[in-house]
Amino acid sequence: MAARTLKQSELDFFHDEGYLRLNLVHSKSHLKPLRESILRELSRLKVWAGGKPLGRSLSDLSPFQQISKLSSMVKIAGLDETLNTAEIRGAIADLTGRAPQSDQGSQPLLSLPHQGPWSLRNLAWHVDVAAKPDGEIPGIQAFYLIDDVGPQGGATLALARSHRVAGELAGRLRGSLKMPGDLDAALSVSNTEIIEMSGRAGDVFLMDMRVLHTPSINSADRIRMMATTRFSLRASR
Ligand SMILES: O=C(O)CCC(=O)C(=O)O
Repeated sequence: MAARTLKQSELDFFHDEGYLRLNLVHSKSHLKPLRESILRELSRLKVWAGGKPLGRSLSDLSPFQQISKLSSMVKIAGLDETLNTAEIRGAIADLTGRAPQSDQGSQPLLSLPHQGPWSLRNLAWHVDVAAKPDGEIPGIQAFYLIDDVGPQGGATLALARSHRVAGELAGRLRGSLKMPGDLDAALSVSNTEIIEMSGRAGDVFLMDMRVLHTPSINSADRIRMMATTRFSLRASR
């Protein structure tokens, strides 16, 4: 797909909200070999075949242990080359004015269907790098949808605008995310909002790495097939 320059409204949205969704960056046919390769790997590893789980080894783990185990077990040839394209790197350069660098390549984010009832309780909100809200963007993380991911289908959740929350309020917000009894109030006070990175195969979310995010429960009946790349940023000459 031809690279395009981001519009000013997209740049403004990203800087205000801490993320930007790019629709259908990759075509379904471009992603098909990845989907087939994931299904072949899950079958080879005796995790999933013919639309059913095989054995209990992964079903006994918690949803998030399952995601990290699958991410380390499943090897997908061509994952990084297929997803981390010039268009993605161009968009990141537009957003930051710096040159993106991805030293660790791309990792799969997979979860099996029917992990349990969807809930905002006991999630694992975190940031992957420590950085100040008023400093430079420390990096950008791309989240790619390799297959369609419906609502409550295990997509990553991000807390829009959390890259701007500082000081005592940031501490209180993290506390409320752990014990979400008063979550609505905490989101309102901090002017943040939970967004679900669900959508269609080919959609890509670019996220400021200061934004809080978490894996979520896959309550749907299809495998969640996503992947991620973390980009550091170099000053462009
Ligand atoms: O599995 C997910 O959706 C979350 C991934 C995540 O938190 C991360 O890559 O930092």
